[in-house]
Amino acid sequence: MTFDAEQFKANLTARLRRQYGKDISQANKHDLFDAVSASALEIIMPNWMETRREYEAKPTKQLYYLSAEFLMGRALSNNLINSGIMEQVKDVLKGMNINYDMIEDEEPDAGLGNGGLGRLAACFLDSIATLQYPGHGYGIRYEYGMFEQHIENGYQVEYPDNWLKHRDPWEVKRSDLSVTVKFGGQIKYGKTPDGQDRFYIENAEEVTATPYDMPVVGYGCNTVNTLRLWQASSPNGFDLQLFNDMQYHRAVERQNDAEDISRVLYPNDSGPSGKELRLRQQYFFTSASLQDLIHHFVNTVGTDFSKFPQYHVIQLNDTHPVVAIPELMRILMDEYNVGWDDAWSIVQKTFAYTNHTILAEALEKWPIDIFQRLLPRIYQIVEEINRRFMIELRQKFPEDYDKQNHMSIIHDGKIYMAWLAIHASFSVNGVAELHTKLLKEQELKNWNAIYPQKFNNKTNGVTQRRWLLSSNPELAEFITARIGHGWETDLSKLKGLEKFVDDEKSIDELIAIKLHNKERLADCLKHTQNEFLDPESIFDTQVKRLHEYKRQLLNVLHIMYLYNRIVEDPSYNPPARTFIFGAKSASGYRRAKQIIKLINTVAERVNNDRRVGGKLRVVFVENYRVSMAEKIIPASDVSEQISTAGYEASGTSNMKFMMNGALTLGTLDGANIEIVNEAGEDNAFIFGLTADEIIKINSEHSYNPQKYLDRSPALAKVVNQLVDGTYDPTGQQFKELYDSLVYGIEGQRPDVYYVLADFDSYVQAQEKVAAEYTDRKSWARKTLINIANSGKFSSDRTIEDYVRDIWHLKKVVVK
Ligand code: 26Q
Repeated sequence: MTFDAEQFKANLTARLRRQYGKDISQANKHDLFDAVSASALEIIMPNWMETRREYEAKPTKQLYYLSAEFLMGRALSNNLINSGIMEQVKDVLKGMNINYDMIEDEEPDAGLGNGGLGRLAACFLDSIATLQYPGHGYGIRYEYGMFEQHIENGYQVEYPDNWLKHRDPWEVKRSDLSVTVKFGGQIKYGKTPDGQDRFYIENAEEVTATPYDMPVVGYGCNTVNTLRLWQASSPNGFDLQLFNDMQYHRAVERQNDAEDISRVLYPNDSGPSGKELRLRQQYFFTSASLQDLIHHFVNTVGTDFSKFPQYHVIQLNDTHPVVAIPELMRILMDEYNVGWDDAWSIVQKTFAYTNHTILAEALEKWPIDIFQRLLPRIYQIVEEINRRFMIELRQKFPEDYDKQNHMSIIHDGKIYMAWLAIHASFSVNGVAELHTKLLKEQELKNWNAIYPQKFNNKTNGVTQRRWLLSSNPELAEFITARIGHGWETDLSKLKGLEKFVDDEKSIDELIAIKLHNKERLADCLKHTQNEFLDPESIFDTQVKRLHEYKRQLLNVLHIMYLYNRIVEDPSYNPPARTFIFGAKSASGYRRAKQIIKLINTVAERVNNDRRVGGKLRVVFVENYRVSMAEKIIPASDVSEQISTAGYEASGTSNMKFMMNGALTLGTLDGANIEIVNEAGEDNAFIFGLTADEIIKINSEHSYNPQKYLDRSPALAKVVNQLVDGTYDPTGQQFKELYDSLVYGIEGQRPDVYYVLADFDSYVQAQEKVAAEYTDRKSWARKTLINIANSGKFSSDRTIEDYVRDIWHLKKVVVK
């Protein structure tokens, strides 16, 4: 991109003057963030327009990534780096006496996602644009994203994430492209105004969907793709009649009801699914997106819909957008008069589905009554899809009624969205090798038996532009100094670093870089939460959503164990460790919230006990989010990936840690397996039961956690300390955690996630960590081997896999 410093400066000052009535000397940090972003968008805009023109001039197949979540984080640094103008912008600002780092921190995260699934969508968009593929994201412009977490008295308290409080300089509202989405009403059959006999809906509730576009800037190329997020509003505004009757509250009610659809992101664990508003969200954004791309198709290609699959592939990010399948059937049949068989054949060539969950019981199902009331015509179409499917199933398995019932898209009063997705899509993929294997052999065995050609693996990846180049500039420079540029768009090049594993100077430099990153994090946490971290200590980090299967509890039980040892034996002298946690719990997930309280309680105790003498510190980082991850991950020595084997579909932070030279301490779960395959067993710390072992114990119902308590007094002691008054004088605070481990409550088996079974093995792995860290050079050598072998985990590789096996896109080079 061409950068004209004078022009940029002129744009910046004009923006400050027009938007805020200020000149540079009067502008505060926020004003500057806004003006710098707007001026940067000004530079990016010609390429954005040219990319769109290019796609329109020569229609080719385009990918549409439908996702209820896009966890984009901050845009400014990313867009400046990807468009290649970071250094120039910094220079201009320096000339004006403005510190770039200060204004970078002014940007709120676009936290429109819960965790891994949402961040994966964001990494994919970055890779698609960088690889110059025509692909776009479609989602919801939540007014409130992931809640803001405060810790009050050790407890998580949620506050609304008002990320749009100031206008977002990166979004462009496209009112001209608004569409209408219809809910409820009655199904009618008859002549439409154009004289065709068709189904239509009467008395539907109409909601306006308005797109807001965000640029997705490719790195080192001119491609700028689009993330299109839909906002809901009422087409009729508020009710003037009621307003004039001075019934102000009721007058705006209709408007509020419509706007509620895009009001707030749902948490990933809001108990049993089946909330009507959630279904409204799903249909809202999928219907708007399909209408949008069909308008585009009709305008550029015409109404020969048999060509539709030549120009579109739609990737469904989990079951959240699966209602798009019957919606495309509806639009084709009811609005363009396509017959059922043709419509179905188009659908089957268009959709591909990604599964992110291992557990069948966690798959989304909708109660028929809610679904039918809200989407009567869509329900009718799902019934017809299922009726035809059941005929096939009865032919295949004439006597097997259990199988027929289980695989029916509608049964037990519910619609099984994953079943609909698998039946209608031409591709079904898991997100790591183990995950895909377990889907094929266990949870989706019946489906794999009838549709084996649909199942495939696409191991996740992350973008090295955000997770290395941008967040760890010193390591990026270290890499470039040794292997040159090129790794930014081809991460397999990192392999070239292996030459340096025995180079003393490289190893020393690597140690210095890690130390510097640790100092930066320490500095940040001193300012934000008055925590003191010792950069000389091991930074051992577990950052991810709080879930029982991710076993933050195992981590904290081990800390309690270490604390006991230190207190009991003053001669015990392990290397100093800092345990860092970051985790949000779903607001209604009681047990997860207790674990947060436990971490904070243990932290308070350990950090204030003089006997510990710097050997141990525990830090809970408040409000963990993308921009925090960018500071924590480069500063970490140990990457805690300790889920119960078989439960974590892939994990993606494990990949970010690896790229940044942290050693994995983990179970053989998800992508950890592939990480150790690449890095070598000697360069990671693997412990615990394997997925096969867990499946076997589960099926034999042979797990007896008491055995582990009897066998290990040290373990029995820490488990007891949950209730014996050590950490909570009443003994009640952590009783539920204790009971769930020892007795099993609420109809559950004790210790569902095998915390006690894996404890000893985890302690041993941690001892190995401590022992190996004492030899800093040997440790650093291992981190370099990890970095050198992390190439596989670039989302560029993942996207090339999707393109080759599923999407079949051609690169479009933008001039
Ligand atoms: C469902 C119904 C109602 C409300 C919310 C939800 C909901 C929302 C988000 C359910 C699940 C999610 C998010 C799931 C998720 O992040 N899964 C993770 O996906 C990553 C990317 O593939 C994997 O690396 C992780 O292993 C997986 O846990």
